[in-house]
Amino acid sequence: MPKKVLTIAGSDASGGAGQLADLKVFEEFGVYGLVALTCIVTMDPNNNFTPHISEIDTSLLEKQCATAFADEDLSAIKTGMLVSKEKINFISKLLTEKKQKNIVIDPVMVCKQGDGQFELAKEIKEKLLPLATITTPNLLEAEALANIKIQTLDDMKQAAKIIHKTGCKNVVIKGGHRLNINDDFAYDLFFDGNEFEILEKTKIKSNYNHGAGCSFAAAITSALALGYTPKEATILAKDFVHAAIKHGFKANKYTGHVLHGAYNNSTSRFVK
Ligand code: PXL
Repeated sequence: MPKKVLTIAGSDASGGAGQLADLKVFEEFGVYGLVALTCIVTMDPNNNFTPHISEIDTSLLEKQCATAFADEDLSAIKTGMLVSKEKINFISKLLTEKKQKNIVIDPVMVCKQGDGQFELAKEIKEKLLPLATITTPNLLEAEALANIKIQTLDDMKQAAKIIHKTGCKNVVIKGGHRLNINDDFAYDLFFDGNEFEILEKTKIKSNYNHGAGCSFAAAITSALALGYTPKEATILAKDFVHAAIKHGFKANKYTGHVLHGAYNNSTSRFVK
């Protein structure tokens, strides 16, 4: 039987991020994906692809989760865009009640072209991070969670320490393209409460990276479900997402997406 993995996330109608990224990544890892949707994000081509979030009623999110949790053996759970405090509270109660293992909290508060949802930082910190096996903030989200500015690797370490104090077991800060300390390398940081591991990869000079953050966290979730340790899962996920960014492509005149299946050469599978 395959390992089953649930993502509680938003849908990105452009196909690159959110639950679409998660499911594509789950397939690549050979784990069986389920989705509970929190919202649908649409982008307006008549207004420079400005995103708009349409929220799904919390009562409908509850029904989706009840369906998914009829499977009592979910190997891992990932959360993404959660939209409201009400939904965060519900998910916190649910994960506690179900004694769920392997919880990855991707504390999504920014979507590339849109405004941030930083008002959710307090709720995420108090209600979700204490339950997390790993949390995976990007640089801006880590700044909001730790309440400090991050400009150097030392700042990143400091933020990881502050975030770890919430009770989450491991912190991965996705420095990615936003951390501008070196033109040639992209840095992410893994912290387990004792040791720091800086993950360094050559920076790919491309803007076709929509979906990278979600895919990174989804790859970690999949690897945890398969039995990798948090550190092993993070190192593998970094390689996986590096390949996805390297093979990023222009989706339309506004944006370019990562290619989720690049690590496994997905586009060459059924060539006619
Ligand atoms: O990349 C963050 C993100 C997460 N979830 C959804 C999104 C986005 C960004 O567009 O649309 C649903």
